[in-house]
Amino acid sequence: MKKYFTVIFIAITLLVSNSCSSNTVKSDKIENNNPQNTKEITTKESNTKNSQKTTKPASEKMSEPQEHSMKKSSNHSVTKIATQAKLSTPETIAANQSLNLSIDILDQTGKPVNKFDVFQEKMMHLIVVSNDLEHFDHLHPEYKGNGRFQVSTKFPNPGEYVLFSDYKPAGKAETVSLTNLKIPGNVPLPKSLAKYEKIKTISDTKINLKYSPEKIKAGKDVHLTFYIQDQDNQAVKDLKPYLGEKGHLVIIKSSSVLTESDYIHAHAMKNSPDENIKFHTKFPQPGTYKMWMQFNRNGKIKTADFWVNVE
Ligand SMILES: [Cu+2]
Repeated sequence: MKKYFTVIFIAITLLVSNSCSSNTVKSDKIENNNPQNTKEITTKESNTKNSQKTTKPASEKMSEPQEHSMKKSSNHSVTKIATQAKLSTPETIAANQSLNLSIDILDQTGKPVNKFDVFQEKMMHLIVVSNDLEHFDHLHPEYKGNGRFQVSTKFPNPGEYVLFSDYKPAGKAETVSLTNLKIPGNVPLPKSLAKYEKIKTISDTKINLKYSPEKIKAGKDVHLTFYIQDQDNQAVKDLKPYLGEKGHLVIIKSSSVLTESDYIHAHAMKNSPDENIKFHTKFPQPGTYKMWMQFNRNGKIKTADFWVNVE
C-alpha cells in the first residue's frame, strides 16, 4: 500500500454569525482520546503541499481576526474571539473509506478552547463540501474535551474538500472555521451542472422552492420558502423539528477557493405553517450559490439542494 502524505491545514476563523441567541448548555465530558496513528496536520505556516491554494486565504485571515471581532462585538452583546480549527487525519487517506477526523479548536495562541455552548442542539455542526459543491454532508462531531472534536466520515471521490466547523466558544458568538482536506487520486470529471431547478423530488417528498424578490440581489433581504408536498402534491403534515428548528439551511457560494465568507447558515423562521419552511437571509455577493435545505419528515432527515443565481 502506498502511503500518502496527508493533507491539511487550518485556517483562522472568522465568523458568520448573525445569531445573538445563546444557549448555555455545556459539556461535562472531559475525556481526551488521542487515536494512535493520527497524524497531526500542519499549520498554515508550515503547509507545503497545498500552499498555492491555501496560503493566500490563511495569511489574509491571520491579520484580520482582531479587527473583525471588534467590529462584530460593537453591535452584538456577545463577543467573538479569534479561534482556529486544526484538522488531523489518519496518515493514509483514500476516497470512500471511513476516516477518523479530529478537529481541535484553538485560540490565537494555540491553546485549546475547552468550553463550548450548545446551539441547535449540538456543540459543533460540521458542514463538509467538495470544492465544486457536488458533495455535501452535515455531521455532528463528538466533543472529547480539551478542544477536540472527533467524527468518522467518508469522502466519496478524490479531490479537494472544505470542512466548515460551526461552533460557539462558551459565552461567545457562533464561529465558523475552515479546514481543507485533499483526498488523493484521480478527480472524476464533473457531472453536468445542475440546472436552476426549483422543484426537487426526494423519494416520496417534493420540495418546491419559491423566493422573493424573484431576482436576488446581493446584500438585499430575500425570503425563501420551501413548500413540502407528498407524491400527490398535498402539503405534508408530518414535519418534525430538526435540530430544534423546522429546517436547516446551509448556503455556500461557488468559489475557486472557498473561504468562510462563502458560508451562510440561515435559521428557519418560527412562524411558518407546517408544510412550508421559510428562511430570511441575505446573499452577500453576486455569484452562484448552492443551498442545502434539510428537514425531518416523520423521522427521516432529507436534504434538498438548489442552485440560485445572485446578481
Ligand atoms: Cu448541525
